[in-house]
Amino acid sequence: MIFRQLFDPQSSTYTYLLADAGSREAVLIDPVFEQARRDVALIDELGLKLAWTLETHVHADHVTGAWLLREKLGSRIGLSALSGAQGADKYLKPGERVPFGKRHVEARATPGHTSGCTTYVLDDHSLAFTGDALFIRGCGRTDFQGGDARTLYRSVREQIFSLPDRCLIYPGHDYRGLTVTSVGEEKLYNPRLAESIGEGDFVGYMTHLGLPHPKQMDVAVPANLKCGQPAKTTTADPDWAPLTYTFAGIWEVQPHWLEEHLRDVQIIDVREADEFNGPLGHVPGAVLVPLGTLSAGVERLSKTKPIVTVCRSGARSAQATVLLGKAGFEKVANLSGGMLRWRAQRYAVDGGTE
Ligand SMILES: N[C@@H](CCC(=O)N[C@@H](CS)C(=O)NCC(=O)O)C(=O)O
Ligand SMILES: [Fe+2]
Repeated sequence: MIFRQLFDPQSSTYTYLLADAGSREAVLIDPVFEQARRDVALIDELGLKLAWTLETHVHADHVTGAWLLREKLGSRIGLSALSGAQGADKYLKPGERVPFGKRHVEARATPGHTSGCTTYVLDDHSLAFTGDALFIRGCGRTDFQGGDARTLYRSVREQIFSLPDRCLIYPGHDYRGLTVTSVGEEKLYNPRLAESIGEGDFVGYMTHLGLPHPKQMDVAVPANLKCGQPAKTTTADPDWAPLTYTFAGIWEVQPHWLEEHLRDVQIIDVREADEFNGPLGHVPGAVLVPLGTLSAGVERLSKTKPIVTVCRSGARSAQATVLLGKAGFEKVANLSGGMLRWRAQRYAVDGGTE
């Protein structure tokens, strides 16, 4: 099993990637629209095939990445039949299994935060993804989207606390930086839902939370009722070159593209002068701006002509793309693999030795 916990800091949402190590088939639980590019990069870098995106519920605080990931990767969208959402590929019924390779998750109905809330439980009951039904020492609010405190209490008791104590719980959000808990731990220490707490106490607690509605609610709910399909299709990906995006958050361009477009871009070599003039040589037309002087030297660069940054291996030049991005340059990419790959693939250089 391959397992990754991902975080969206804007909405404090967790996204979970699960994959069968043999077949490389994966599912992604609760992707976030703005993080789709990150998720695609990770899936590519790990050599996975995204079979499903699964929603724990119709979110009120962020737009799902489900539709966008289906567009980019051909994944299918699954969520509860009670969610009320349009445009999914599978409407899950309680107990239904979603397979990925030799593994599967079981969809358990855990309404109460919303009426279509689902907890996904891994086949061996070692992990459960509870969405907003159960948080670490807390739970989702019950004051909108068909929420109901009594229903939530019963969902947690019957569908989640019935799992083995060792079962790890991964929630849909955490607002304090906590990452994981277990069934046994929450039965003992959850201040709202611990086994010692009665249904009436819980309902009283939830009725007086007095939380403001999520800031994104008016945008998020209508979009999520269409599985995250935006009103108009805008792909913000840069189109000045066939760029790839890495999980590290860097746009990269390949040597063969740069070789054919040497005159169309500003090539900024961020190594030191002795390297620029050393045995590896430099890309024809490259301008030397050592990384340490880049911030001071941005005035000299054009904001309209795209920039490709270069260094020995591609590490310092990746850092340079970040600095240039912060300085307001929009068309910036790193030369993948730096001068080492450029030389290994036998492209032309100025200076240097054979
Ligand atoms: N301040 C956040 C609030 C998010 C919020 O209300 N989250 C829901 C889950 S969708 C919740 O149950 N929160 C419980 C809590 O904050 O205690 C926002 O505006 O997005
Ligand atoms: Fe929620």
